[in-house]
Amino acid sequence: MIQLKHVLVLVFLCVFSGISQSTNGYELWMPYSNIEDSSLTKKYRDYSKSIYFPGSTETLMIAKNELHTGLRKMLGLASIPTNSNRLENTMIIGTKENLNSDIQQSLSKAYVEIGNEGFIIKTVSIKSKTVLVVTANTDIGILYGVYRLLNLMQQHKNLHNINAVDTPKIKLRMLNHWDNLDRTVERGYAGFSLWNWQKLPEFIDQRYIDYARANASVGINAVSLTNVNANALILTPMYLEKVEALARVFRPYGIKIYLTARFSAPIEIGNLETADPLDPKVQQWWVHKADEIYKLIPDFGGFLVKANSEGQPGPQNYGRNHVDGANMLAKALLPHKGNVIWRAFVYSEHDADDRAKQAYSEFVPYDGKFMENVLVQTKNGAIDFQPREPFHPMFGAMPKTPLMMEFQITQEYLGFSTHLVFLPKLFEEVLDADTFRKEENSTVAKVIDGSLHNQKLTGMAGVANIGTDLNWTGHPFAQANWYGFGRLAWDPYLSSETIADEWLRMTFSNDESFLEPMTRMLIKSRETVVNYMNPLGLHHIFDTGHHYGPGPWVSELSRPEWNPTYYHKADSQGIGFDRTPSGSNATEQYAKPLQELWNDPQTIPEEYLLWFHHLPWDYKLKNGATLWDGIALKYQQGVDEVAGMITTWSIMKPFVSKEQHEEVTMLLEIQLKEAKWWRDACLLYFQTFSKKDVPDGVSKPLYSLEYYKSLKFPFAPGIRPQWD
Ligand code: GCW
Repeated sequence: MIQLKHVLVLVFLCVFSGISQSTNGYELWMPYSNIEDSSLTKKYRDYSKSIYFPGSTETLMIAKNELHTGLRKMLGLASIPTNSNRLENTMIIGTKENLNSDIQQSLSKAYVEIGNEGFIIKTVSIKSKTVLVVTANTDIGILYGVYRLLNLMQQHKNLHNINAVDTPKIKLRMLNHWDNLDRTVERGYAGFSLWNWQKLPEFIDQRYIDYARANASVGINAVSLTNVNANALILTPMYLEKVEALARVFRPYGIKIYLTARFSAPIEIGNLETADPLDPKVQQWWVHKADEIYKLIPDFGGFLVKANSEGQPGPQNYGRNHVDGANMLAKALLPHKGNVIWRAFVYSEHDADDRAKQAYSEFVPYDGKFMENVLVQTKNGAIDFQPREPFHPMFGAMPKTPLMMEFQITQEYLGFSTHLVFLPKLFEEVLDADTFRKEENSTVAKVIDGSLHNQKLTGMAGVANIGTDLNWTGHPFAQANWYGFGRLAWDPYLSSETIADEWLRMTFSNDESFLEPMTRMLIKSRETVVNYMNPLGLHHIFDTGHHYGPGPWVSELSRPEWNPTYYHKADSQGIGFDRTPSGSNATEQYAKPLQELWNDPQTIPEEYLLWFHHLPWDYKLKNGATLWDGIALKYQQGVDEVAGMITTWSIMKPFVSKEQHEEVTMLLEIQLKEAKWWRDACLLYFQTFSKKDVPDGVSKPLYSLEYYKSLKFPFAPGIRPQWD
C-alpha cells in the first residue's frame, strides 16, 4: 500500500527537482510549471497582487481564464485578486478604450503600430507605482498579449522595464490538415484526425478547445480542416453543420476555418455534367455554395485548392488554366471577403521537362492575372519537402501575385514522428535565402511578408503534424515544430536559436545546464538528418509510396518522376542531376547572380551540389575528399551525430519527466537504427556504380543490399491509398 510519506516524498521530488508537472506532453509548451526561484516568484507576485481586467467577451474570458490558470500554476496562488478601481492595480489588461487616458496617450504611437492583432506589454509608472500593462486595439490582440506574457513568465524573463510591442508580420498564419473524412491522415504520424465527424456537431471534444488554445498561443489564425486531395462531401450540408460547430469553437481564439474544395464538386455533389470554370452553371453553383457556407459561417476563410496535380481534377480537364479556375472560385468568395488559396504544387507525367521546373514554367506567366483574393501557395522547394531543397524559384519571380509559403511540419521525408528533427532551422534557411530579385537581400521572408513587392495579402501555411496521440504530435520534440512554425508565421525573421530556447524553457526547464546542450542538439538535428538521408544535395531517394526509409534503387514506377533513380541519376560515371545549361537548365529559373554561382560546381554551396550537378565519383570536394568518399563520410557523420544525441539526452534525466525521458530515449534508438539503415542501404546501392570501397571511418554495412531491397512495410502510416 502506498503510504502518505511516499506520496509526500513524490510531491516534494516533483516540486523541487525542476521536473515539469506535465508528464505526458498533452499540455504542450504551456505546462505553466511552478517557478521555484523565490525572488522571481516574488517579483511576478508583485505584479499579480491586484489585476484590472475589464470586459467579458468570449475572447476576453478566455484570456482571463488563461491568465488565472497560468498565474495559479506558476506562482502557486490560490486565487487572483481582481480590482475594479483601475488606479490601484499592479497589472492592467485591457483594450485601448478600457485604459485611462494617460496610458492611452503615452502609448498612442504603439497603438498605431500594432494594428488589429498586435499587442503591447509594458511596465508603466502610475502614481509612482510600477504597473504591468497589457493592451491592444482588439480582443484578439489582448489574447495574444496574455499568451505572450505567460510565455515570457514560463521563460523566467525579467518583466522589469519590459516594453514589448509586437504584431504579426504575416496575415494568414495557417495550418493545413491533410485529414481525410474517414479520420485517416495523409502523411500523418500522430494518430488519427482530431475531427470526429460522427459526433459533431453536438459533441464538442475538449481536444478542439485545447487545439485552438495551442494555436492561438503562437498566433496561428487559420486552419484548413481537410486533405488537399479533397473529398467533395465536406461541402455538403451534412458536413457543413459540423464544420460550423468547429468554427464556433475556434472563433473566440481568432481562428478562421478554410476548407479544401474539390474542383469537380459541382459534378459530384451538384448534379452538373461539368466543372468547367467558364460554364455559367458551374460558376453559379460555386456562388451558391459560397453563399450557403457564409450563411452558416460568416467568418469562413475560403477555399484551399489542389488542382491538376497528382490526379486531382482541375480547370485543365476542360482546357482551361489555373487562372480560370482560381478566379472562378475567387469571384464566388469575394463578396464575403473570402480567399482562394491555389496550390502551385503541379507537375505532369505528360511534361518531359525536369519536374523541378514545371511549377515555375506554368505559374510565372500568370503573374498579375489572379484576382486580389487569390494567394498562390508554393512549397518551400521546387520538388517536395525534401530534407534539403534550394528555395522554390517562384519566390520573388511573381511580383504581382501574393505567394503563400507552404512548409511541411509533418515529417513525411524526415523520419516520420520517430526522428528528432528541429524544423524551424530548415524553415529559417528557406526564409533567409536571398532570391536576388530586387535589391540585395531580397529574401524569401520578404516575399512572403509582402514587403518586397508591396503585397497586402500574405500568408504562410504549415502541413500539420497533429493527431489524436496523447502528446498531439507523436514525438515529444515534434511539438517544437508546431510551435516553431507558429512563431515564424508570426515573425519570419526570428532565429531558430531563439525559437529552440523559448520552446525548451517553456516545455521542459529553464536550467542552463539543460538549455545549452539541448539548444545545440536541436539546431544541429536538422543537418544530421540531411547527413544520414540525403547528403550533398541528393533528394527524393525515399522508398515508394509511404516514403519510409531509403529506396534509391526504385526505378519501375509508371511515372518517371516518381522513381528515385530519376533524381540521383547514379551511373558508372558519377552521381547527381545536371540542372545547369548542359542539363535541364533549371538554374535558369533563378536570378542571374544565383545562376552564376550555382552553375559552377566550384562555387555552388556544397549542400546543393548534387541537386544541380552530375559529377564524377572522384570529383574533389572542398575538403579534398573525393565525391564518393565525401558522400560515405556524410552518411557516417549523420549516424555518429544521432549517437551523440543519445548521449546528450541520457544526461537530461534531471530536467524532464521520467515518462518523457524514456519515450525520447526509445525514439532516439529507433532513429539511430534507421540512420544506419539509410547509410548502409544507400552506400551499398551507390557502390554498385562507384565500384569503390568506403573510406576509413565508415562502418561496414550490417546487411546486404539484397536484404535492404527486400524489406516491406505494410505498417508504414500515412500512405496514399491510390499509390499502393
Ligand atoms: O509530397 C506529396 C505527398 C502527397 C501530397 C502531395 C501534395 C497531399 O506525398 O501525399 O498529397 O505531396 O502536397 O499535394
